[in-house]
Amino acid sequence: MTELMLALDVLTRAEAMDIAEKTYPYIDAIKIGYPLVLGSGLSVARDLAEFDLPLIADFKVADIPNTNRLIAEHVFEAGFSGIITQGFTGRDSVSACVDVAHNAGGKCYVVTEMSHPGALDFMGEGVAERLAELAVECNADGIIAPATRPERVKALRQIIGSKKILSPGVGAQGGSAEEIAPLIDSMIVGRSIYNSEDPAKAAQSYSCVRDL
Ligand code: U5P
Repeated sequence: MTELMLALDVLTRAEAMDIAEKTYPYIDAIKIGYPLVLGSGLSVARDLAEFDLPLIADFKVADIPNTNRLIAEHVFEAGFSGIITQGFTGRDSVSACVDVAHNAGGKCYVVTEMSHPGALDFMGEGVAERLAELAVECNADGIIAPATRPERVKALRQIIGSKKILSPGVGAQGGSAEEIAPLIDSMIVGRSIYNSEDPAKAAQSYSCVRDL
């Protein structure tokens, strides 16, 4: 089964609660990051807890181990169940996030190759494979890999085995839900749901990925 994760990149608490209220029956998790947290404060995590779904903090943490640890501690104290970290900062920085996550009973996911075109300037073939290996070595729970490049997701799957693949890039970035769903564990969709005239209907249509 492929889960559907809503990327809730709206800018205010009111909008976030409105979209979550409309879509929660069709989604399996919510991901928020800088747009919403900088717009509404970290406490929005407590409000979203009302929907009783896993809540992932997409801060793409990318600092020295001590700073990563401090950031991750804030995240889990705020009520998140998972955190996304960059991997290029190296094994000690990634391990800091994984350790805090696991001590809190949460999950940590490592970015390998991003979904936008410019990701290939630095993060393409070769580097992404090394980042996936690092995710395995650091005992992370999974990776972020691009729905815009299914062939790359297949290659990264060979490295991470049964660890989770969370995959953004469907819809607004041009990726195909039908093509990527069988290759991944969780499909991340943002604008194609929250900018839709009918977010509930859009979420429902993407939720069919569970059966693909
Ligand atoms: N995201 C990507 N690509 C990555 C990593 C993360 O798009 O490689 C995030 C974006 O920051 C956004 C969501 O929160 O996934 C995709 O949103 P959308 O393009 O579906 O609106």
